[in-house]
Amino acid sequence: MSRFICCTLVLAFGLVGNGVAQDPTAAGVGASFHMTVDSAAREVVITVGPYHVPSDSGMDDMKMDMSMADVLSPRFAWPMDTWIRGYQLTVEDSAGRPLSRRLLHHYGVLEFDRRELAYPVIQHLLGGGAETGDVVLPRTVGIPLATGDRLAMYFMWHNAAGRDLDGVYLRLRIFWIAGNQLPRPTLVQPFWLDVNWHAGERDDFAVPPGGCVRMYAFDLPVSGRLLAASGHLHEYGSSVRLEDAETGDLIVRVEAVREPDGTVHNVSRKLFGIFGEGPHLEAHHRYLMVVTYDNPTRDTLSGMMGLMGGLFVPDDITAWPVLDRSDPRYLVDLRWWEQGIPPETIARGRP
Ligand SMILES: [Cu+2]
Repeated sequence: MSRFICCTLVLAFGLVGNGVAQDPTAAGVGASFHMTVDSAAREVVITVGPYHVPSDSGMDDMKMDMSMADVLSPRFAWPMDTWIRGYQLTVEDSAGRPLSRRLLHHYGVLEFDRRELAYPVIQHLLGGGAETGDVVLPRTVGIPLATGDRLAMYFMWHNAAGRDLDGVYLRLRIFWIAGNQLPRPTLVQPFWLDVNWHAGERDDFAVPPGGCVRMYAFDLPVSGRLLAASGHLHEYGSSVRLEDAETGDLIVRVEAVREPDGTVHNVSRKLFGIFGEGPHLEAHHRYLMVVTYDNPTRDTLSGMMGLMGGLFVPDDITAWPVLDRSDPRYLVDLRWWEQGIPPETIARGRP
């Protein structure tokens, strides 16, 4: 459950992990939350800050653990019925000048009123990491959001500048599609899959010398097509693939782009067309996620992760299951985000 997205985070909508939720004031005295709707630009602009961002250098492990905690914004209500098609995040100083995006380890937005595709927990609507670019989808696809849907933004600092920074703001622009657009967009949903997901538990794992293959069997509550897929791997990660668990047929495979020292710069993306080119996944059918790691070193690598995320086009979006707010997995996940967990139980997620 401690889905520490270290290093090269991927993609796109949905693919970001959990850290530890903190009250935003814990990381920024007087930090405020502000949302505006820019109808001309078709943007919702969310600004949070100012934050004091301590330098990571010279921190001992305990301080580092605290520093690597997620900061959670207040929940806010989405202001309109719409479809969103992209987002852009900037880190700024108090005068609005851009700062390095690498001050952020990762960030994301939670959708408290919709469930994930594969898991009965709150949806990760969008997100990214230090190396992740902004995401803009074609106008032909959109993720539906309803007036009043409760969202929250979270983020994790990573200040390698060598000095504390003050007056830091985050500005997240979410782009929407005009309600009268014709043709209407194809409705898509973000998704993520974690090869070691167990509600309420850490999701990192160890990779012994020589590498390993980890598998995770799952099924989906609705049928639909893959529109986009990518992955998240730590150092010496090799690939993430989906297979039909009954036939063994390959569905999609993405690969790490690595340095000789094992550092993963990014993971390849697969983009399928929206008119039926993507692989079709059947509801209640057994699929297998397979994550492969190499490890040419003599050491066991700890804190490794294997995720796939992307976009899914449900055959019938109205069949998307509602959040079962009595499901113990939902409750554990929600508690995670609302209360956090004690720092001593956190996996050290730094590469
Ligand atoms: Cu990670």
